[in-house]
Amino acid sequence: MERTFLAIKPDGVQRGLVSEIIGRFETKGFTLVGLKFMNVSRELAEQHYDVHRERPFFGSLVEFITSGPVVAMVWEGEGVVSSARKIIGATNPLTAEPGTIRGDFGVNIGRNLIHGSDALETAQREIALWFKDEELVSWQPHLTPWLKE
Ligand code: IDP
Repeated sequence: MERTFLAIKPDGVQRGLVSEIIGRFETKGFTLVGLKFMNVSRELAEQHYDVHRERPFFGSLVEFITSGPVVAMVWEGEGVVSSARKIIGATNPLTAEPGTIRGDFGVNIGRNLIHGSDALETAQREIALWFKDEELVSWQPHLTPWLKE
């Protein structure tokens, strides 16, 4: 079953949006398989954002993601990688559609509340980077017959 990596960034935690954000994935019908509340080390932040290493905002991005606790999560479900990206909305909250997390709660690209893997391969890399195998819980929600025929 497809899995994606999501992280509520320090601004989402500080603004008290943890339950609101988690709720959007839970009520959509995806399955939570991993969750931890943690501080992010500089090493982890740099590895996570490695593709952006040459970008001008790399330094401030690493500073920001290490500035306070985050909620790191793995969610499972059919099409969860692309669906979660739609639920999250465009990178810049000012252009993100209303109804998306960034569109509803954000105004600045450097404070866009949540990270979501952008593709299946990225999701696999990020899950392995943030979680040990034993931190992930495989379980069968009783809700399944009410979500899928
Ligand atoms: P994504 O989070 O929507 O996948 P990416 O392009 O992968 O967006 O960028 C990673 C993160 O880097 C963004 O979520 C945002 O926090 C930050 N970022 C991207 N572009 C800019 C920028 O132009 N200025 C400042 N921060 C940026």
